[in-house]
Amino acid sequence: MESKIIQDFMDEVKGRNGHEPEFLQAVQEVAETVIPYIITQDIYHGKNILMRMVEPERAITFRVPWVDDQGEIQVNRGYRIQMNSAIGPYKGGLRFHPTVNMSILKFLAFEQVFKNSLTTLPMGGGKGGADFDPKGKSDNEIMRFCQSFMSELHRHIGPNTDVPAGDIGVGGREIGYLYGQYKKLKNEFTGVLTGKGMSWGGSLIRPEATGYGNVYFAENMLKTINNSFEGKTVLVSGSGNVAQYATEKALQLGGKVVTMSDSSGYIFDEEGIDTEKLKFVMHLKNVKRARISEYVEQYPKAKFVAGATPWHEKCDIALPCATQNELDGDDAKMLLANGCICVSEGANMPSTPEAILAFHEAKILFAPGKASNAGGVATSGLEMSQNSLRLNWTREEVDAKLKQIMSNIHDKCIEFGRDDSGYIDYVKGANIAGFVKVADAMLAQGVV
Ligand code: NDP
Ligand code: 2IT
Repeated sequence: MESKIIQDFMDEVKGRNGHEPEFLQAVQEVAETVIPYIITQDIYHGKNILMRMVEPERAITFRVPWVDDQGEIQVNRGYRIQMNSAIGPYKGGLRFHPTVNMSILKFLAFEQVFKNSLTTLPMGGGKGGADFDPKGKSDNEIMRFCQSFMSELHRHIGPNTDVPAGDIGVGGREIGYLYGQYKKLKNEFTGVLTGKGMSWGGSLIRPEATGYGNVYFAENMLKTINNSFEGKTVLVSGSGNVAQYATEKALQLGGKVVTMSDSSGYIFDEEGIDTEKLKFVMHLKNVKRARISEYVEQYPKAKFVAGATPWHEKCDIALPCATQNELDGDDAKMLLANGCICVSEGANMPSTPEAILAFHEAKILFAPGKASNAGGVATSGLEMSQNSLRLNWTREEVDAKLKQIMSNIHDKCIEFGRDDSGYIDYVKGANIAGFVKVADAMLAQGVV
């Protein structure tokens, strides 16, 4: 009966979104955990609530023309998916990457709705971006692209409507150019974007928040088995914003991080990536905008493995912080065979369904990104609060709030995810807890 309802639901969603595999993957995971819960709750019966949640309130696509340094006219496609505004203005990042399409942005926007609900802050869910590849572009090209992108996006966003932020390919530099163009067009200095610079409305700890929050979440999970990061070997994938600060916090808590990666391959440093080496990586990726393979030129004892992910190295803890579906069923089996006890997702949906199944069957600690990477958007929420109050909190204040939010999310996952044997299914916990708040708000607001 339960599986028939899930199947019928998914058939209808597939009928409407058949060519969107990532979106269907994200919806399937939610349907499998939330529908059995809905069945037990009379208030949701006859409301078609989950079907309403999988349909974006609005999906916008637009032309982004720009002129490159050679004077040639280029055209990209821009998007903003405004998924759900039941509990607050749409909120979520912008991704600039050549793979960006409707499926990827709808999966990200859908996950964002649940994630933002879990943060306890009043934020709806959205996501956007463009199929623009920032790699190899000059600063001026990036600026012209951002200006053209915002020339259309500004019509659809606002501090009480939709508040974008960064994601893959969109960091402090891009947020600056986007904000400048918004301000010029609207003649308004408002908190319309988060991840802003400190002298123009940004929040301390926002750059660190996703990576730090992920490690705080993992620390909470480890505590449930009386364990910690101290002395543990940690695999990190990615070398961007999330990976860098996940590495930094893991080091601070006594972990030994031995890998980082990018889309070309991964580096393995048996001696551990210490604070000084991490500083080198940050300069390499954020200032030189170079490849992670250059790490081994600076530290020749390390190795670079081209075209591979880090998951076949031995570890206690894995922190996937690069991109979706970067850790598959075989990778999961290898991690388990090598003794991994904890996987905490910094990226969005980095583990495939087969990998998640393997982790659950082995009953190790596994946190889905919508719970464990929520620290980024939560701190964006704190940036919005500071903008509205027109004041700035200290580093210590923001960090304390971030820690508390991650701990609260962990508690919520236990409340809805612990089974009779005591095992905590964080996927189920996060999906149901995220769902309840949004669904209740939608019920209260009627069929709109
Ligand atoms: P960055 O652009 O700073 O870094 C992305 C990293 O992932 C780079 O090392 C990049 O390598 C690698 N990567 C990107 N695409 C691929 C790919 N297709 N295959 C292999 N590696 C890839 O992005 P972030 O660190 O901000 O984002 C990383 C993940 O975290 C994403 O899933 C994002 O959605 C998620 N996230 C980000 C938040 C934030 O606040 N920034 C908040 C919550 C989640 P390369 O340089 O070669 O492209
Ligand atoms: O996936 C995410 O949560 C983000 N990219 C951050 C979104 C935000 O609004 O800070």
